[in-house]
Amino acid sequence: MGYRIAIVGATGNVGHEMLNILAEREFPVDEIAALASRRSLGSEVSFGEKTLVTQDLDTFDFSGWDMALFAVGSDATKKYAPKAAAAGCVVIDNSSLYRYDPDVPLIVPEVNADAIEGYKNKNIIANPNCSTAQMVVALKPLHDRAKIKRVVVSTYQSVSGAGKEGMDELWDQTKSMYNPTDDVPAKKFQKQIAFNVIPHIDVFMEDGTTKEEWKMVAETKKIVDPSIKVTATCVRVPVFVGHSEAINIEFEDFLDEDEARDILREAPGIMVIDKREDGGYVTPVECVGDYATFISRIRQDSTIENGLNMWCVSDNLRKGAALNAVQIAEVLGQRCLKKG
Ligand code: 11C
Repeated sequence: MGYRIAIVGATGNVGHEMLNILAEREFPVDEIAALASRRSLGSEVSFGEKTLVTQDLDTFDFSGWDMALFAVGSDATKKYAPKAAAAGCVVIDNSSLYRYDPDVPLIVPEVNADAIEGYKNKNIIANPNCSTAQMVVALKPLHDRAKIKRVVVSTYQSVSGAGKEGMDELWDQTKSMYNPTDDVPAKKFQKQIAFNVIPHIDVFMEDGTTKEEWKMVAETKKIVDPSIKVTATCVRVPVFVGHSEAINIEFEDFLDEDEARDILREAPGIMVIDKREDGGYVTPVECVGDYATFISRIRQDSTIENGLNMWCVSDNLRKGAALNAVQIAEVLGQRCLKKG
């Protein structure tokens, strides 16, 4: 016996990946509904071997459905998630709307699966931002061993984090560079993204940080430990899929680089590829379609007493969004909504 599950925003990048991953992992599904806005109504999406015709989110009745995986923006989430939750359907939300609500658990199953019980407060569980998800999977096992004091992270984030429009802009702008009559001005991004990098993701905050940077701070505290200090610089790079992060960690206790490598090798969700030779590390194009968060370049930071550096790469549409949501659905099913 399986679940009745709805995918809200089934035609977007993340919605597609949710359907792919549910099928790949053979999530026990009795019935699945692909929901979309009226604009993309009637369009078809794949679910394993099957083709689903999208249904109208606006008129969909969530009663009797077990879970809804939301992959739409905060405005649509605000309108439809309370409706689904009130109908008894547990919402797993990929937007930032509920992440900082103390009554809503923010879950990365490898890190804080036990917090899932908190879903009962509002029938809602939040999925973190992609750049946070991959980082906390790597931080948690190291924190358990040597207690992290401070993290300094610089991100190199792919354009798919900005949705299909972001991917189209990089593609069209790159082509236009070879044909100067075809000007493709910056629209989704603030400046030219082809052959460039942009140190700006999401809106500016009053203190000069960006919202993306703020999210990494707030979410790491909520998921791993409020005592961890995080400072982030988030940068958009001309890569289609796969976020990369250069992470510097300061610990309370000394942690040797070899021991850190061994800990990470054993940690759930992590794959260590760390050969100190040409190409002995992972780059974003190599992580696309994978479930793992890849860690490379693990090395001591000799400028501080207890410091390590590492390089962290993951598929932002998978671990950063759809995979994490499906993992939450799996934990929810196994622990809270048992069937059969
Ligand atoms: C980006 N991390 O790469 C963002 C996308 O809060 O879920 C995801 C935004 C979020 O642009």
